Amino acid sequence: MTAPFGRRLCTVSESKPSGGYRLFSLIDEEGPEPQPGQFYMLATESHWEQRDGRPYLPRALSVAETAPAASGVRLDFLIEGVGPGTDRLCELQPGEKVWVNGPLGNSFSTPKELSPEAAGAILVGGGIGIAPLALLRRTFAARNIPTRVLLGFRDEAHSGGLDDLFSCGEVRLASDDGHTGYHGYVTDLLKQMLEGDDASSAAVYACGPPPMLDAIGALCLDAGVPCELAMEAPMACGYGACFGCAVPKAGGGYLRLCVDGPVVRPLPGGGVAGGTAPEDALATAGGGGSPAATGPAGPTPLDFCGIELTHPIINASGTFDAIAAHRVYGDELLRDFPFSAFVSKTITPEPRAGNEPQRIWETSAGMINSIGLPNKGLEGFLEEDLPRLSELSVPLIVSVMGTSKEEFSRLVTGVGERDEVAAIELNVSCPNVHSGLIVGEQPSETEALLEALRSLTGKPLIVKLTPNVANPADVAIAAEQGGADAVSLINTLKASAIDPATRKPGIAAGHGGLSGPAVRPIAIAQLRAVSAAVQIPIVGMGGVASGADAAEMISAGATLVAVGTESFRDPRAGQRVAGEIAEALRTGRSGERTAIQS
Ligand code: RRO
Repeated sequence: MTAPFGRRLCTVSESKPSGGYRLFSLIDEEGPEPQPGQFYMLATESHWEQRDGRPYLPRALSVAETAPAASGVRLDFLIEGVGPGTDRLCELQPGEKVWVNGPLGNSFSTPKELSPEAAGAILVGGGIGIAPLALLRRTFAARNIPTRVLLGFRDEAHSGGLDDLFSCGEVRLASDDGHTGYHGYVTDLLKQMLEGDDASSAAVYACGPPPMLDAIGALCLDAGVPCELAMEAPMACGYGACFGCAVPKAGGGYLRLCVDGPVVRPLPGGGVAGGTAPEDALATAGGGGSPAATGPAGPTPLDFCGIELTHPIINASGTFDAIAAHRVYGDELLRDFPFSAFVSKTITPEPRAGNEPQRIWETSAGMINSIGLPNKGLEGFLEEDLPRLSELSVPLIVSVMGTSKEEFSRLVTGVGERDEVAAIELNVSCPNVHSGLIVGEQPSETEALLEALRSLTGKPLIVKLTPNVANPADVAIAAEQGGADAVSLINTLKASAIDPATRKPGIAAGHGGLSGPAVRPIAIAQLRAVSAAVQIPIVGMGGVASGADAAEMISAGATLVAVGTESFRDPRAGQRVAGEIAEALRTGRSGERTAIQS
């Protein structure tokens, strides 16, 4: 069962304290019943971007319980206020509306699915991590699967959900401070149980803080007991678009917890294995293509470098993964494809695992990313991804990045000879291995690169400009002189943030790229400068969240507008922006984020 494509408003039916936590319920009139382990991305309709522009991104919450409601289903969430997003969700009152995207992610297996010998289940929860185990226990009870529950809490302030979610059936408790149950770790209780006679036929299911999950994974591997862990990782989107929620995969590399988890299996030697959802083809069986993207097409199609587009809104590279989104949302994604062309995540000649986590960091009205180009490499892309992406109903633009002219040449030749590809975007925000200089920061390097690539393909070449230069127009002029057909701007702005808990940079790489509404005025300034300097068409991007924002970009010189980070918050953002843009251009109104006088 896939999730409805996009986010929807649900109404809060109840919100109450539950020990040191809060429990709130939403009425979801459109979504399917969630499975245990699945999660939702949540953001309140009002007062989300509050003081300091935060919370900006939606928050991922596991569903704790669900029940049929008069219309739709009731969804219960257990929550602890630990920052601006969770604090705001803790304030919810009945009647308030919440943006909901989900159910997302995979779900727990049954003991038999984990191991043919496993008869019963041991559920182990720690702190707020007890939440998904409530629904799991009820599901197992309904199937007559014998289940034992072990729950651990740090102290009384970090406990809750017991009376509300685990009121029936036996539960063994542990607490680090001894305020309730066994005085010690819940993993001690699990160890005793696994050493007992009857545990060999059990499967273990756990959710809680990372050290607890590490300990449980190790205990189960030692005991030869099958085990599933519901993990947490910082995520911006929840549907495979942002690549923020990387966790180390057994055998190397990373998996995306939102689409390959959140339920994973620990493996010997370290790392985890993700869910087994098949990576299906985009088209439905017998399909072969999909209906044209609906979007509020203008009366006449738009021409961009000879490519016919139904509206001016495309995606920014690296902010939407059509293959992952199809796994999550099914064919509804294809019917309502939000963009008039699809731009792939940047590919490199060889496969890359990407940067170690933490990869993303929320900032005031935006976020910093340092994802580090995880991709399958040119061959992997051509063999595995291109056939699927070619089934989209919109033209495909492939983004490429190399560290030398030779690497770029390989990419442009390999991608350029494929009929499925309409255009190539050159991501020049990378150092040239020979000069050590960032190609896109140097007009001469950019021009030389274009001159080397121009003869290799007849396909339009779009140069993605970096904003991290004093005069982006100089680089745009160089790109045009070298033979570029278009430029796109802006890529993200070099930025960093300090984690108040560690006093160190919040993302592992130390710095990354800032995106979101915070950067839009900078994008507008650079767009104006570039459009005054070149004749070739421009794709404008940087913090576009509404039709008014897109209209502003067009007024500043853009032919097309790309939606990036806003798609993390709203998977249908492209379609919404395309719908709003004509009205915004007609009325001249630019929404709430406009001049002080309005
Ligand atoms: O993968 C990334 O970290 C990344 C790339 Br290639 C890019 O061009 N822009 C960005 O913000 N992140």
